Amino acid sequence: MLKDTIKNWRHIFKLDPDKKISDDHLERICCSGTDAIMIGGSTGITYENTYDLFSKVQRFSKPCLLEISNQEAIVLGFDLYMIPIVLNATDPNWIVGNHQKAIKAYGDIIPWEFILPEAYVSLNPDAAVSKLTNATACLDEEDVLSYARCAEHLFHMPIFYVEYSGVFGDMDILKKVKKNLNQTQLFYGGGINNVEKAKRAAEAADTIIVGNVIYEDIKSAIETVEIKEITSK
Ligand code: 1GP
Repeated sequence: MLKDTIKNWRHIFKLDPDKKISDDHLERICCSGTDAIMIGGSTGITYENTYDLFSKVQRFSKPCLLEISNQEAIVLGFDLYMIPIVLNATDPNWIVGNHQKAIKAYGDIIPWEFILPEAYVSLNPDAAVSKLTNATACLDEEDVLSYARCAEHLFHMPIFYVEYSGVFGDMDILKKVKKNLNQTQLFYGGGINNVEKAKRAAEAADTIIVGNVIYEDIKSAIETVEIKEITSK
């Protein structure tokens, strides 16, 4: 099962098809020891730029997953596909609307065995994903915890993804969420731009996602992989 495939993943690099990366930097990312490469982004995602990035990543033997945000940009051949369901979106298209439309169009040919839904909460109001989904991003600990409980107990989601994209989030909230999840795997992404922050996030979450720093400081990005030795609490 896919849930078993990801359960020991501690570190994922997230590459944005809309951003440029040199072949050298891409090789360093893919050979860094990270557990997987996620391809995804909120804006400027097309079939062409997704395909182009995927074909370069495919040269390395590293699990590669596509986080789908646009049904026009679904490329075949990924090891798995993650489907975000943005629990704190106020635009219902990001909770179930876009999903229903995509399934209406492709339902008969969707390879369900390669698909994992992820329950998202977007907590940085300035992040593109918050704007795109009209998310209620200013939430307190109890709000986030109750979304996490919805994810695990109501929806039986394999993943709860706390997304602070662009800023380093509140690790106390993350720790509280982690304590209360038993079956659902806790992903954290946002503002991890050095190994210290990676360690703090890895102590609080099951799996950390490292994105922007890849394009800003490749050396610091690679160093974040060191957290793989840390056991989550
Ligand atoms: C973005 O959670 C990821 O979707 C990673 O966030 O780009 O801030 O590292 P950063």
